[in-house]
Amino acid sequence: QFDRAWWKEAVVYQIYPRSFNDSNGDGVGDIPGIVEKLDYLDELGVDVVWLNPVYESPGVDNGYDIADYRSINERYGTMADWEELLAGLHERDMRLIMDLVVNHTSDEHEWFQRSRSSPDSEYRDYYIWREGRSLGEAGVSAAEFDPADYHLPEGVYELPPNDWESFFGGSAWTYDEETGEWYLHLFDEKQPDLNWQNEKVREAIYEMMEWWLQKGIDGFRMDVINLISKPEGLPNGEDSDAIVRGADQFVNGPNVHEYISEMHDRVISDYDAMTVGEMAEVSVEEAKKFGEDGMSMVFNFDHLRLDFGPEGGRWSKGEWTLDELRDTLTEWQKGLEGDGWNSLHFNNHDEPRMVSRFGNDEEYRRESAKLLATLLLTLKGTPFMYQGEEIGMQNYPFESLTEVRDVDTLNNVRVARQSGRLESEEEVLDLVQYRSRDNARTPMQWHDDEHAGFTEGDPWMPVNPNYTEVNVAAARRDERSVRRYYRHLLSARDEHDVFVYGDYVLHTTDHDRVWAYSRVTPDAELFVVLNVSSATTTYAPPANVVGEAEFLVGNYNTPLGRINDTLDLRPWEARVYLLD
Ligand code: TEU
Repeated sequence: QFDRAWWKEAVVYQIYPRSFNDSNGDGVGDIPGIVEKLDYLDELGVDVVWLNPVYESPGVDNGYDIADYRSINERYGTMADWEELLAGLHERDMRLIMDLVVNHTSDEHEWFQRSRSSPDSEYRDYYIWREGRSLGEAGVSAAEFDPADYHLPEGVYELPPNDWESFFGGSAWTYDEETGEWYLHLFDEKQPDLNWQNEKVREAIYEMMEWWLQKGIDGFRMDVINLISKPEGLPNGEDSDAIVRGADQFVNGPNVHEYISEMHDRVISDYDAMTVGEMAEVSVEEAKKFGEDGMSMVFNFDHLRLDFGPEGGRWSKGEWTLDELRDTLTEWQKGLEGDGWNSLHFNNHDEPRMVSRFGNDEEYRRESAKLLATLLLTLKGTPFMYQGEEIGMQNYPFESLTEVRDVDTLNNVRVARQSGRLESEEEVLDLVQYRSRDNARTPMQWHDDEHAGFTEGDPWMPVNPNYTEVNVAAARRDERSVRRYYRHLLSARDEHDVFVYGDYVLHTTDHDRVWAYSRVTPDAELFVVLNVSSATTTYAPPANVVGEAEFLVGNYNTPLGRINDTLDLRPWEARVYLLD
């Protein structure tokens, strides 16, 4: 009676290869290191691995700057190693989706090397090149103009073609001395944007996707895929509140749906493949349209923006509230009901660790990690776990910027300092500790030996000092570990269709601490109640769930065979009941 699909029933586990497991002692995680942990993943009970980029890359953005789409970066291993990983996953009835990064390439990609060599190159139009603007054309006075803002060579006085900004801070354009033109890069200057208007670019990408699908992968996570269409004329940004200047122009651009549906018609539809489009600033309505284009689901970030500060943007710090979190996620749960499909995620390689951001990683680290796991695994949609969340890994206690590796953090801090937005070192460190993507990129913590068993060498990123207590080996010995809770919930999910296909029914619309909801199918109801606070509280559930019920999972071990008409909930208490 359900519109079944394997990718609706699956739980995905995201592996950031650089930080997962190092097999050869060079301090960097690698593919053979992942192969060593296939039984660990199988035992955990996840179904699909999403592997962050492992392609040939100079590593400016840890692999999101691809120099060759069809070869493996030797730091991660060989194509034979990758084949072994795929076979190892398939042997265990697990699947593999790869990261598709086609909004941009590395500037060291052969296409860009040819493109930049001459305005007459046949590859010139693979990227987005434009003449700069004179100060007059840009309406900027000589007094306002600082060439240092644009790293201009001696004697060049002009401005970029428009006012768009990079997500990594500064202008989204870089002047190229070789041909005296500027090229567009929405991320780092070593990540030039591809020109998707050029049919040859689209053809080359579709061929490359086909090549990987022919190898037997089970789908793609598509990096910033709603940025690939830029409007004619590349007009200046008009929305001063946009996440970065110009985003109102290049997010969900004019041809984006044409390109996504062409991609699915030409390639994906020939396979039983899962696609998840990573989309900054996407609305529920837009997400539905991408579903009609063939995309299985999208990553949206509305709930991961709630703690932005008053100055706006990621490089600011604000407070999220339960009301906002509940209302934002409820909007997506109801919005895609029966028309589209949600992805669910609170962690990834770009975001701070959820237990530090949405939980309480001091007095209630385990309880709040388990509550967040309950939210992830009982809302409607495909859950995406991120490596280490299953043991409640938390943010890294940065003591200095010298410990930071992330280009996004380093560039944005430099630009914020230049603009005077960040004055004191404490302010910088406070923001880095809270926001830096490196919080999610510290090595996976396997046991309490040196470097948490991640490497025999010197780790590329420092290991969180809490690895002596927070690690997989300790979790195995601990009846009440976060990992055991995930395994419990994952096997309950496998057993009961209501976890996957039940409609979401919200019970609490304004409770200041409790978030309670049901998931309902014609023959079962899941009742979930969460105390999203560090205080005890009481909650009166709706009358129709009071009475006999099977207690499925909870993070305080007091199995309760019934739902009382008043529930006394301890700090961060989560309970899941099944009503037949
Ligand atoms: O991230 C896209 C993106 O929107 C992020 O830059 C986001 O703005 C920020 O990282 C925090 O949410 C994707 C990849 O996930 C990221 O790792 C890459 O750096 C980026 O694209 C460029 O490829």
